[in-house]
Amino acid sequence: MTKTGILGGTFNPIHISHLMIAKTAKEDLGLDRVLVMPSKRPPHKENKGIASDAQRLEMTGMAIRDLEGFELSTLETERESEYTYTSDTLKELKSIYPDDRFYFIIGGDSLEYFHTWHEPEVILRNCVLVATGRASVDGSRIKGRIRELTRQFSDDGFVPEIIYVQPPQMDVSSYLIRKLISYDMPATGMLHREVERYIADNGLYLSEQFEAIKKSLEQKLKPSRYEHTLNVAKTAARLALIHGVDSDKAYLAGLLHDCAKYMDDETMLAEGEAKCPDLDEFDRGSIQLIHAKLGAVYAREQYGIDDTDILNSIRYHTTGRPDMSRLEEIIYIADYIEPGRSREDKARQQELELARSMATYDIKGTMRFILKCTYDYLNSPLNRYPISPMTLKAYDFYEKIK
Ligand code: DGI
Ligand code: FE
Ligand code: FE
Repeated sequence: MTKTGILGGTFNPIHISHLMIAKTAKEDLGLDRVLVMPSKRPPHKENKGIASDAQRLEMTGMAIRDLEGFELSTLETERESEYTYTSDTLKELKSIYPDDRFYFIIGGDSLEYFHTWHEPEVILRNCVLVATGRASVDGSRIKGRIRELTRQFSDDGFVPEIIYVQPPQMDVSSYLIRKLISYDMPATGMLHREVERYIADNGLYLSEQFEAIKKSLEQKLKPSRYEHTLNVAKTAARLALIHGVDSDKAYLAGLLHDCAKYMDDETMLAEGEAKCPDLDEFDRGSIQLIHAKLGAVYAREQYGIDDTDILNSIRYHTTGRPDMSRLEEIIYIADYIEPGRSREDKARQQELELARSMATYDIKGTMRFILKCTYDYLNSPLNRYPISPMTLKAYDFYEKIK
């Protein structure tokens, strides 16, 4: 009897955790083959950001081409009906391969609501259900759920087979990969090389909004400022993903934080007077600070940003302020540590590198550290400008919350 595993999924895109799950199940259970079966895209779901059925099939095909015993299955994508139920898929497989024993692989999380699936008893009578764990999650919850379901669906001498497989995987997700690609950050190592190239060649997962803003900024800003802008956006998105902040907002705020920084002093002052109702005496005397307030105005008027948190992140990115939001802190830090920054002075370079590593685990501490460095710098003979009252308030605030 042939033992056939089935790995279903959206595969948008397929990544190494998917492959690792299937390989582990294949080895642990001694499967003869694994059918990798992209699911049909629900027609009601928005098409944006999702690769087409054909593209997902193509990517899945490339990713498994060199894996022995793996086959691409178009059973679900080719089905006529709008919805694809697992029970129908298994019935169909049974009729095509009457002598096979099927092992249907699902994420352990899905067991929580398995009883609400369409015809769960049909599924359990036609396959062994294989629940897979995650590297970062303790499997005891899944195992408990397996015991419950086994009891619930046992019937008249029939005992369903539900088993647990813990793959030695890292927790990569298609969601994370799509985000990284939309930020033009490498997802290398999470994807099969050919799939990665296919995504790039076909422009998959790019954001229309991000691309439009980048195009506009590239025309306005001088090249070094534009490069800095991209670096800040990526650094902010990375910090946001690490610290559980909305990474799209961080990326947008990073892109736009210096969007007003392309004018000579005279124009900047005139624009500030015209567009920033709260321009104060200090701003008038420190024209290099105006781009932050003016940038927030431009972000709203020219780029359609109405999120207050994003606008404040732009507005306070140069001086900081007391009690900043997580997003504001991330933009402030990203502006300071982005990889293109470097310092002539050796001690100041070391400070920069310390801020870079601290930012990955302690945002408040990094804020305090950068404000201290900036404060010391502004007080040093190297600086010709007065310190902004807002910078002082921010410095005091972050010193006190130690
Ligand atoms: O726009 P960027 O160059 O990327 O960075 P930024 O917006 O932080 O601006 C950096 C400049 O702002 C740098 O020259 C130091 C200056 N700055 C920061 N805080 C103060 C300040 N300048 C004055 N006059 N007063 C401040 O409190
Ligand atoms: Fe700036
Ligand atoms: Fe900047």
